[in-house]
Parts: sequence; C-alpha cells; structure tokens
Amino acid sequence: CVAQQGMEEMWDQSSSAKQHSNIRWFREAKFGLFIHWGLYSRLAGTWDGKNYYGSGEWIMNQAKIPVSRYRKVAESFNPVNFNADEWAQLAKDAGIKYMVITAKHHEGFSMFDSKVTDFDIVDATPYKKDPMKALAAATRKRGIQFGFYYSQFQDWYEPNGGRNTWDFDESKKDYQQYYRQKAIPQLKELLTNYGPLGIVWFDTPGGMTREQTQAFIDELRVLQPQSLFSSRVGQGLGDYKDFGDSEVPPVPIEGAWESIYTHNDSWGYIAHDMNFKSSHEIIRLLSNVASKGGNLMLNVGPDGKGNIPYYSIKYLKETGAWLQKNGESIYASTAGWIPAQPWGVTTAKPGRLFLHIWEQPGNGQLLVPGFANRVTRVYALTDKKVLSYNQNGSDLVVNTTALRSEHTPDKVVVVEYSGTT
Ligand code: FHN
Repeated sequence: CVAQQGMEEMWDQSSSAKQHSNIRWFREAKFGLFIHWGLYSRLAGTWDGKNYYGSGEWIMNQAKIPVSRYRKVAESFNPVNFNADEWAQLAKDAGIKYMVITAKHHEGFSMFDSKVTDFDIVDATPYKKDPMKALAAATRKRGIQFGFYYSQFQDWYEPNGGRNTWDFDESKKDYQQYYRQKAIPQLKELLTNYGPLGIVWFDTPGGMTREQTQAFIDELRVLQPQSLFSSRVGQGLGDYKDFGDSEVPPVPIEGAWESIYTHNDSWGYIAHDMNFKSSHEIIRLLSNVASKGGNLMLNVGPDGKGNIPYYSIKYLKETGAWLQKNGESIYASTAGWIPAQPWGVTTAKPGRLFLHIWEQPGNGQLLVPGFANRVTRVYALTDKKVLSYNQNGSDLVVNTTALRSEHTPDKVVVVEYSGTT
C-alpha cells in the first residue's frame, strides 16, 4: 500500500530513547492479538459476484465501490454471534497480553457508538449495539490490555478523508477539515468512553506536517496520558516502533517495537482464504520476534456474524498450550545475545539464556558458539531435565539427545551461567 511506503524508515529512533513512562508492560507483553473487523467482514471478499483476494478490508477500494452503495452494506451487518467474553477468553487461552481492534478502518465505518457520524454500528446496522464496550470490559476483566486501531487519515467514506479517488477528487480535499470534524472528535470519544486504553494504534498517516502531527498527539494525549501511541501516527513520532506488515528485523533492535502479521493472507475476513499459519509457524514466529527483542501482534479476521475463524481459534489455542509450558522463555525476555543459529534462536533473562531449538542436530550435539561465560546448569524448560554439556573455550556444546522424543515446534533449553555478558 503506497500510503505506508517508507514509513518504517521515517520513525525517529530517538523518540524511543525518550521512553514513555508506561512502556514496561508493552515490552514485557511479547504477544498481542490484532483484530480487523468491519463492514468488509460482512462482504467476505466478494462484491457483485466477483471474488477478491489479499486484503479483505480493502474491498471498497479494490472494487471501487461508491459510497452510496457501500453505505447499504451496513443494513445487512448483524453480528449476532459476537460474544465479547468468548473473544477475550480465546485471547487469554492463547497467552495474549494485549488486544488491538479496528474501531474504524479505511472504509470509514465506525465499529463503535459515535455521535460524530451516523455511519456507525449503532445507527446504521440492525445490530444497534456497541461491541467495543463489551470487549473493553471482557479484556480488562482478564488482565488483557485493550486498544483501538484507528485509521486517522484514510477514510474512504468522507469527501475530505484520504484516498477515495473514485468518488471524490483528491486535489480538492480539505484534510484539515476532515481531521477537525471526524478523526479528532472520534478519537476523543474512543479515549473517553472505553476506560483506560493500553494502545491507540494509528495507520497510514498523511495530510499533516510534523508540527501538526505533534499537536494532534498532544490534543489526544491529555485524555489518557498512559496510553501508548504507535509509530504509524507518522512523522517519526509515537511511543514505540511498528515495523512494516509481515516484517521481522534480521538482527536485534533496541527499544520497544512490534512486528505485525496476519493469520492468513488477509487482515479482514475473506471466506475463500484458507491459508492459515499453523501453530507450529506461529510459535516459531513468536520466538523469532522475541529473539530480536520485540513483540508479535498477530491478526485474526472475524466474519460478519461475529465468529472468529475456526482455524484461528484452533491454532491460537495450540499456541497458548505451548506458551503455558514455555512462556518463561518469551514473556519479559530480551533479545538473545547469541545470534540466530542453524538450529534456531535465543532469548535471554539475567543469568539465563534460552535456546529455542527448531531443528535439533542429527547427532544431538548442539553448538552454541561465542558462549564465554561460566555455565552452571543446562536443562529443558518444560520438565527441568538436566542436560550434559561441554565448554571448549568460547564454544558451548549441549547434548540434547534426551530431547529427541519431544515433539514440539520449539524445544526450549535453559543455560544458566554466572558473570555478565
Ligand atoms: O492498509 C492497512 C491494511 O489494511 C492493514 O490494516 C494493515 C495492518 O497493519 N495496515 C495497513 C497497511 O500497512
């Protein structure tokens, strides 16, 4: 997507050095759930009998659906199966520590009760309720940080919102008017009516200078000083860095940051997309991101009735079962100080290095090069089975043959050592 290109480079590293006073929970959380849910979920990737693939939430743009027709989709959006407690409990079972859901995506439809527009779930749909209220309460009850995604610039429904070129002339738009009349008042509603928010997740910035972006942040910040703002607020600002979609940095990165992936090939629900990542893939993705020092926020796309796809539920629960046993090596860990190896990756805590073994060497002898500290004990994380090892100069060789019978996508071995690295 063009609007976002180059944004990662634009994020000002120095702003991460300033460190938001509430950044700690985020740095320790490691695993977040992203949810794309809107009118596009009801369309499920099909418009006028034609199937679209890729980003289901972009269908209005892909099919160039006029606002007048898109508005009517709301009349048949009735997510009667939505159950906030089930969604929040799934997140809890999956080992998720924070949830970010689309309050308004580029389509311009508000999934919350907004007084700013009647193009919202309470006024324009037969559902008539505000699902965000229930979800905020259900997540909070389970100790999960709750946050909103808000597309602050792209709004294809509004004549002055960014990037609807099929209904409106982009060159005639007054973005400032759109910000003043919709984006800012709606963000104020979100920051006022849903209790403490962990995160406000912005996306695809545009139409504002750095000074205007700073003023925009300042105006919102006073409502909830503890909320973290994502770097996609634009102009190098924000409280932590978001990488590009489906991107993991190749080496460890300082500061607070997040990798963002979706579970299949789309963010919003597409009925004909079955390309779900297995729990095996999710677990390795999670340990890979943690080994570079970041968080993984994994997206699911519920359908228009409010059901989370079967495979998302299945694989998230399996991931949660792995985290139940191995979470010690992920939550509140820092980047591993041994770089990625042919067998896997590492994460760390003071005095402990966690070896995440993805591919066990055939002879069981696992080489950890560059390990100069004095090793005091080596054991499997799940059952504390002690493993023998050899230290030869700065090479550590762990005998992992005892783990052969274990079948898990990521076998975690703990190396305890003395001295600092
Ligand atoms: O254009 C959006 C896209 O639809 C989706 O919301 C992703 C999620 O990170 N963000 C934008 C593209 O980067």
